Formats: sequence, structure tokens, C-alpha cells
Amino acid sequence: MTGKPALTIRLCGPRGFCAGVDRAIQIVVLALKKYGAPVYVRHEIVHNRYVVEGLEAKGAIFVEELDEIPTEHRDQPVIFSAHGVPKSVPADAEARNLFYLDATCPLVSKVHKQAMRHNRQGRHVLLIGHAGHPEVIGTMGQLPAGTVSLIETVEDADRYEADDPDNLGFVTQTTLSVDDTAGVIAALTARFPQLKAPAAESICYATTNRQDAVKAAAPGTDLFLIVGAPNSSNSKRLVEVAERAGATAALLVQRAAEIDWNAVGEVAVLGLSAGASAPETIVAEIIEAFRERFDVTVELAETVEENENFLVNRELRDTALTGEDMAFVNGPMLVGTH
Ligand code: 2E4
Ligand code: SF4
Repeated sequence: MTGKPALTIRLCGPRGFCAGVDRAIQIVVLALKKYGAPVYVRHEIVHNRYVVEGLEAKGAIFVEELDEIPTEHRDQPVIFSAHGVPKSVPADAEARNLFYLDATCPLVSKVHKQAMRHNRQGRHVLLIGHAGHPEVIGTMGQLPAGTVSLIETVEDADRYEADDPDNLGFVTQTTLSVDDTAGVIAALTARFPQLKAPAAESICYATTNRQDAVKAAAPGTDLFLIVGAPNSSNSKRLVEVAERAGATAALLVQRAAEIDWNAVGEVAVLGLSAGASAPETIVAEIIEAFRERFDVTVELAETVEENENFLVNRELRDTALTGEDMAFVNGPMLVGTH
């Protein structure tokens, strides 16, 4: 007997880093190795402070816009974040004579291509997504102004006025709620039966798999914690999925130190997962914090195995990651196996 209350942690798999995040972080680490510090990164490479601060410690400098890069560092590379950029950004980089490396996730680039394809075929594009999110800004910025409209909700779908209702195509942000998006698409299709879907699903495999795993694990949990940042779209969607799938409560948490133990109270079953930008080491840290207060049994709740892996940019393929880098960029699952 430990004297501590018993707690079962239902740990979801897949969770945490996806192939796009892993690739984006590798690009920054490899660029630092190949070109030396500083390496500039436009926007948080992925939405996670721990990752950003880890890369800052290695010599990365994060900026929001290219004009923040000092003239004397113009020959150092600048990396575009995993969320993608409007076409104006590489054009601006070229105009400023900057050397850039694009860490846009290949699955975001695929959505860009689908949006451009609708446009080439004469369709007005409806982008389903969240206003102000960098991925939405990037996808809208693939197309000329006035040829794309943002639809955030079923209400937006219900009141959208089309100039040419028979010539519409949609794409979505990659990290949306699968269920909410189905509702928005149904509302649009009811009004615009000719609405063309993209050739491939825009919501990515990682988003879908993480939501499915949380949905399966949520029923019967007293509390569900999702490791992730408040600006991380995919992580916030996991909190909503947990709540809707039957968790008594669900919260986003960035670090163990943030947990309000009074609010946790007397839990017997805790659900735990992590957004695509949240490192496994923080999952382990949170389990440790629970072990200090509870007699913990970890139960793996795995729905599917993931094997995706994306190659880094051609320019970086001659540079190798060492063991120390691997622990940061491509760390093994610390708890359980995949
Ligand atoms: C690019 C696309 O988009 P979100 O806010 O979820 O980004 P985050 O950085 O949290 O996750 C990685 C990512 C990047 C997801 N999709
Ligand atoms: Fe790419 Fe999906 Fe990961 Fe986003 S969540 S970086 S789209 S794999």
C-alpha cells in the first residue's frame, strides 16, 4: 500500500508529434548545423513554447515578419513555419535576397494545391477554417484576393451569398474537428449541391487519428488532459472532442507545473493525450506529477499505428542528426510503445 489514492491514466495513442511537426523541427535543427547560428524562423515553427525555447537555445531566432531580420544577417537562412505561408512571403523573401527554407507541412502544401486547382478550374474557393490562424492566412494567400471566402461555422455556411452558386469548391484547414467540419460541409452542400470537394481530404491523418483516439478513450474519464498550447488549433480540437465524447471535464495543459491540483480533485480515471505539436517529454512529466500524488496505473488506449515520415528539404539532406538531436526532434514515446 502506498497510501496514495488509486488512479488509472488512459494514455492515448497516437498522440503528440506528427510527421509534419517532426520534419519542421528537424529542418530548424539541420539548418543550424549546416549554416550555423543564427537561423531565423518566421512564426513559431510549431505552436509549442517548449519546442520554440529549445530551438532558441540552439541559436534559432523567431520573428513574425521578414522585415524583422537585421540587414547584417541577411545571408543566414530563414525558415517558414509548418503552418504554411501566403505566396507573398517567398516572393518578399526573394525581393529581399533572403535564402529561405520552407518547413510547411507537405499535407498543408497539398491543401494549397487543391485550392489552386479549384481556382484554375474556374471555381470560387470556400475555405473552411478559423479566422486569423496562420494556416488559414497561408491557404487564402495562395489565391488572388476575392477568389476565396472563409467559412468558419454552420451559420456562415447558411448565410454565405454565392455570385456563381454552381461554381464553388471547398478545402479546409488540416486541423479541424472532423465532426464539426462534416456539419459545415453538409450545410454548404444542402444549399450548393454542385459544391466540389477537394480530390483528397484536407483534414490530415494525424488530426483524424488523434481525435479518434481521444473519442475512444473519453467515456468514463473524470478528467481529460490534452498537452498543448492555447494557440494550437489541433490541440484545442482534442479538448472539445474529449468533452463531447463523455469526459466529465477536459483541459489543455502546457506543462505539469500549470496543473491546478485542487481543481483535479478526486479523479479515479484520467484521460491523457497530446496535440501534434506537443513533445512526449511533457507527457512523461505530467505522468510523473500524477505519480507523486496518486498510485498510478497507465493503461494504453491505442487506436491505430502511424508510420508517416516526411523527408526534409533537399538542401538539408547532406546533414545528419546526431543522437542528441534525435532526443529532441524524434524522441521515442517515453511511455508505452507505438
Ligand atoms: C501545421 C499544420 O495548426 P495548429 O495550430 O494545430 O498547429 P500546431 O503547431 O499546434 O501543430 C502542428 C501543425 C502545423 C499542424 N498542422
Ligand atoms: Fe501536417 Fe497534419 Fe501534422 Fe499539421 S497535423 S503538421 S497537417 S501532419
